[in-house]
Amino acid sequence: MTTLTPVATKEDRFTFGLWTVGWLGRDPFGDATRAPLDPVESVHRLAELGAAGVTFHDDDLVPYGSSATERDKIIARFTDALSATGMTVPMMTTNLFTHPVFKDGAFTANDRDVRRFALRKVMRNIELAAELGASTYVMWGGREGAESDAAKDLHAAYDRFKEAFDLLCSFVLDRGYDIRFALEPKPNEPRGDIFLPTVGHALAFIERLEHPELVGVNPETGHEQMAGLNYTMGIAQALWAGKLFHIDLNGQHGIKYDQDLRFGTGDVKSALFTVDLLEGAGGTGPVYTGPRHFDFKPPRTEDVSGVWASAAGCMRTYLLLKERAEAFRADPEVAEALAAARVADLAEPTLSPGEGWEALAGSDADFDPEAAGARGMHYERLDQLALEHLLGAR
Ligand SMILES: [Mn+2]
Repeated sequence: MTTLTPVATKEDRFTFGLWTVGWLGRDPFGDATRAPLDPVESVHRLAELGAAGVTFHDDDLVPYGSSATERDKIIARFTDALSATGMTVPMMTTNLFTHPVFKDGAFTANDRDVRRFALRKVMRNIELAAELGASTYVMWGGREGAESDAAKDLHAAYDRFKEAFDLLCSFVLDRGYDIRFALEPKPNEPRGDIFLPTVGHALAFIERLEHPELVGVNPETGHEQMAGLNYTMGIAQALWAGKLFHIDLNGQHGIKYDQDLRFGTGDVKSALFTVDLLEGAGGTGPVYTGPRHFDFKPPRTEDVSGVWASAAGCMRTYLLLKERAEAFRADPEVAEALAAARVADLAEPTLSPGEGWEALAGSDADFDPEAAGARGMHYERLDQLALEHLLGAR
């Protein structure tokens, strides 16, 4: 067994949203339990813990309503902290949900003046993203939805959503920015129901845009699990489609409110296979090359020391799971169990080279469906081996 002493370094490309460690602990039933954190302090503390960068919504750094002079001063102080620590900003995003103006959504608000204001707010922050070198711009449409079906012309809502993305893509292209968009699906909360609720909905929507090549997805662990879905299968489809532009790792206990727990909390076995997939699944698939971004909320029970313990825990758990996945893949008994389960056989094309439907139709006269139906797949032994590696028992 390997020594379990992983320490995060910049090479691991761990990143955190300023809003994660900076969450004050305010929830629908209770006030803030922590004092505001200075983004400059967050940059320094996260760098000390081994993170490579930070991400933020426009209003996380520059409070909404700041004057141009205040904005410039805040950004200058922040970029000083980045240079002092070597931290980067690989992703930025827009707050289109806190201010009451966005109570009915941003790009799909019924009020046209609100939609136009939202687009201007995004474009202004994309200019800053380009300045700070961010290559991914996340779009989480948390307010794009409704509580009642009568409230929305659903066809028009999809038209307006597409119109917004088409406009923002043309903005990025015209300006020559090296920026791609990543749509973040979520089924509900804060709206009763949200448009583009899952990875699959988002991938299908992207193909209807004018510039699908500029738009991918940013799947969050908890958001898919809130819909009862298998997160690892979802991000695998995004990777397969060349659309995993960014990722939000966190923890969630099944179908309930968005818990945003520390990575690895909740379904830890699913987290093992998420890490295994991102790291290339033992060489059977592509390695995800983007930042390993955590979007979690240190629970409001914690003081500031608990905030940093929670952030460090996200990174350490990722590295431990990476070790566990590597140990699983390197175990000769696992190799034997994978072979018994014929896992590698799925990579063999169903048709032989040059074979078409006519040849297939007249083939395999001796195939015995009864015998094939009686074959065991031996997945239980394989899954138990994965569990034992996860538990550190092997
Ligand atoms: Mn969430």
